[in-house]
Amino acid sequence: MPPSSLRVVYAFAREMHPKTSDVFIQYGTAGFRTKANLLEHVVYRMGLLAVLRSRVKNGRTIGMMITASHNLEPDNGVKLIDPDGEMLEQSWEEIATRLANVSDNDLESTTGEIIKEVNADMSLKASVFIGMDTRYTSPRLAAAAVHGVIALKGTPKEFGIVTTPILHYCVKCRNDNTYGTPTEEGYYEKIVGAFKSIRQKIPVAGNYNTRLYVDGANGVGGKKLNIIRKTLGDELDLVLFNLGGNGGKLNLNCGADFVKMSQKPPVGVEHVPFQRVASLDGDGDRIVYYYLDDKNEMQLLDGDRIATLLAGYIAELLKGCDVTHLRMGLVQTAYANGASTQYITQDLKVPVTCVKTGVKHLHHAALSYDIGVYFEANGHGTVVYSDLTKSTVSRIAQEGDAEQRKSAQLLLDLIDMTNETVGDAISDLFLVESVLCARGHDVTQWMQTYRDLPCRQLKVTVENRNAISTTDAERNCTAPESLQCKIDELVSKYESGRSFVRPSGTEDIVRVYAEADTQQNADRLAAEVSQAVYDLAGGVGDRPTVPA
Ligand code: NG1
Ligand code: ZN
Repeated sequence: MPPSSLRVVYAFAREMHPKTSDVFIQYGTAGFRTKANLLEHVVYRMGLLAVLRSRVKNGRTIGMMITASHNLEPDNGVKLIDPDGEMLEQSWEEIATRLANVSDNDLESTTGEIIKEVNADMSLKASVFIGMDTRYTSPRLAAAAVHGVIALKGTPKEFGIVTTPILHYCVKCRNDNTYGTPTEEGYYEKIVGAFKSIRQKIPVAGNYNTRLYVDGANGVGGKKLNIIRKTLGDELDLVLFNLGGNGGKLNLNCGADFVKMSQKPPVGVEHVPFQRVASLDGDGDRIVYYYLDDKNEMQLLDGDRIATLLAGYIAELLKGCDVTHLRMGLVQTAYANGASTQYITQDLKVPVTCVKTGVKHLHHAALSYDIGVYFEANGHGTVVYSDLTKSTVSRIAQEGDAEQRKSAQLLLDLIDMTNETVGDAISDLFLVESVLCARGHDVTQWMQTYRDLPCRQLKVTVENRNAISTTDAERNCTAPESLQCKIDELVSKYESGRSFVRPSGTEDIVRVYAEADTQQNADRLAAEVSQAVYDLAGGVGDRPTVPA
């Protein structure tokens, strides 16, 4: 492509997707995310970048997902997906940020500079898969993405409304056809097919009950489960709520993030005591479980709990296979409940790695194990299996003795049921249901494995959230200078106390996490640390108050 043809990059920008705001925007934890009306030019430019990325990757397919996940309806976002279905390589985040922020007048020259810098061969073909969530602003942004791709002579393929993990899956399959068929139907066939296959091997037993309530967060995940529901036999009886009808608003007082953060059940679900409920987020990449007990109190089974359930069962199957040379590890962030970490290391005897918030960090760390289980406490996670694991288990499924073959075949079904590219609420739901069924467990038995330390998360608004720096997987604060000392002092007053702060990568706030021996103490500690952040890091608005 001769440089002169970059003129069309400017033409599209000027005529269709002009930059109308000077607010600086940054590629954060999960791409660009802000009010939808500030994003059109950003998404157009990411269409350009996706084409360059595809060319740098020798024409392999790149994904673009339009979503703001668990954020409320007025927000939206865009993130790029690399050829293996993973998050965009980190070194490109800075390039993405630069391209998003230049003026329209400088867009053509900056694009030219980036082409040189990343050494993109503009004569190569480029392919970009585009998906979006259910927000009313998404189609317009998806159109901007298409224009960006076309402007640099790439080939866009639109998937319409899909969950974020379905798009990751399709990108992976398009670049590696051994993984599956790169369509929504291909995804259902693989994941749901594996679930049906495992359920033929493990009949319903014990206290397991096939009825599962689902809170769809009024987003795309519930809609897709509604399609799946019709293809299920008596393996699973899905009862779906918050599917987006009846005036229900996306993520508003419902969905995985609401349930986890507020520690309250969502609106819109007809609760029955001890009935297990799965709560998804708006784009279907997070899931938490909960139930209401006989006192109508909510008992939460979060990402940590799902990780331990899966790791425990996989370990059992590996043992059944008589495999000892495969290393399994679990990856968490600082938000993981301290009780879960203790249970994993001491009871399950599985090593734990703690990394910075953001799935890309967890995913990366998980790849260093033969079987890497990773979950954020908020319910975002999956399992990754090395090639060695897959070939070993396949061999045992063929050649092992009867017992070994049985375990290996179950494990092969679990592997097929897993969307290894990224955390996936639908895939995780089927994994959890498979394990609970295999164990014959109801929710209370699942809950009994360990007892969570009471915790609380709060948000503090400050002038500049980047004034907060952290180290040691975000568990220690290095700036502002006196803040960590103050946190240590506050923590030391509480039994089993732990607290840390970090700037959010998806919202303009500082997050505060605290845990302690009682809920009251966790709430107090979180509030006191919030005050310290407010005082030492330039809080704006009302100073946080400490509960009496
Ligand atoms: P930020 O806003 O950076 O804390 C949140 C979640 C992450 C991750 C991203 C992407 C928490 C505390 N943070 O990031 O875990 O899921 O959103 O969606 O839950
Ligand atoms: Zn999400």
